[in-house]
Amino acid sequence: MSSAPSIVILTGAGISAESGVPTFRDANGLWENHRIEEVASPNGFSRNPALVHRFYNMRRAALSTVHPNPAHQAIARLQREHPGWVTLITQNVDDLHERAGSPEVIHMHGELLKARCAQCDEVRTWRKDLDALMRCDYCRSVGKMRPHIVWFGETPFYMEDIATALNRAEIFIAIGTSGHVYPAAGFVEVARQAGARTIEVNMDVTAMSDVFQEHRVGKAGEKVPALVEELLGSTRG
Ligand code: BJW
Repeated sequence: MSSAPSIVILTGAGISAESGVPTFRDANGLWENHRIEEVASPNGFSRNPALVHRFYNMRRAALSTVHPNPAHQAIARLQREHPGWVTLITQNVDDLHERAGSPEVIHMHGELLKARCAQCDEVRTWRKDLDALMRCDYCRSVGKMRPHIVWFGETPFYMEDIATALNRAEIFIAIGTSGHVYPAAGFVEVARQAGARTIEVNMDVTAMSDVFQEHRVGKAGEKVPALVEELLGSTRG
């Protein structure tokens, strides 16, 4: 077995900011004057499905205009070259980690490029627009197709795999996340209790900064490649 440390990385909207994907709270948590909770909640979807579809259709279409940046690429390199476990958990619903070459990505808040039928739960890859009148190809229900996204009040995906990774973490790194949204905001505390060294990479102070032992303050596109170089250097000896 490798003696290299088990690393868990949690990424948030800040890692994709330099690629041109807007973050949530930097825009005051608003989209076209709607609160994020309005367009990212089951209640919001039942109240106004057309509005919610428009929000996610716009973001899905925008994916084709953005590209991974050096932070995504450095993480993919760490996953390929580090001799121990590297678990990558992202709150982001974009596919920039995959496009940077990350072999495994845990999308705890879902994926823009997938749709799900709320009637039969079938999940499919989805690149086109969604609308409120669409029929599910599997169960034939009409009007039940929704983005494969975890909205407020819904249970994030892969929580058991995440708990396993956090409990064996020796290094926990959070990149570009504000620490406002749970359960992700609490992962640093779980990792600390498991004995992990904890590192925060962010341009700003966050709601969870006090819990981290180390801080790399600055843009992810600069700080993450340097951190990866350091981690790979220390395991090479
Ligand atoms: C840079 C940078 C650069 C910029 N370089 N850095 C009261 C108390 C506690 C909890 C709750 C509560 N009331 C309700 C809850 C629970 C709720 C919650 O947390 N609400 C809070 C608002 C209080 N959570 C939930 O409902 C979750 N489900 C849940 O808890 O289920 C129960 C359960 C838990 C565990 C097991 C079993 C059951 C679901 C949460 C779903 C979140 N959904 C969203 C939208 C959907 C996805 C989408 O449409 O994209 O996910 S909300 C939005 O916030 C999105 C993000 O993934 C998430 C996190 O945001 P993130 O990534 O941190 O982005 P920002 O914008 O906040 O921050 C960007 C950061 O980057 C900033 O710090 C910048 O400084 C930095 N930055 N440029 C480095 N270049």
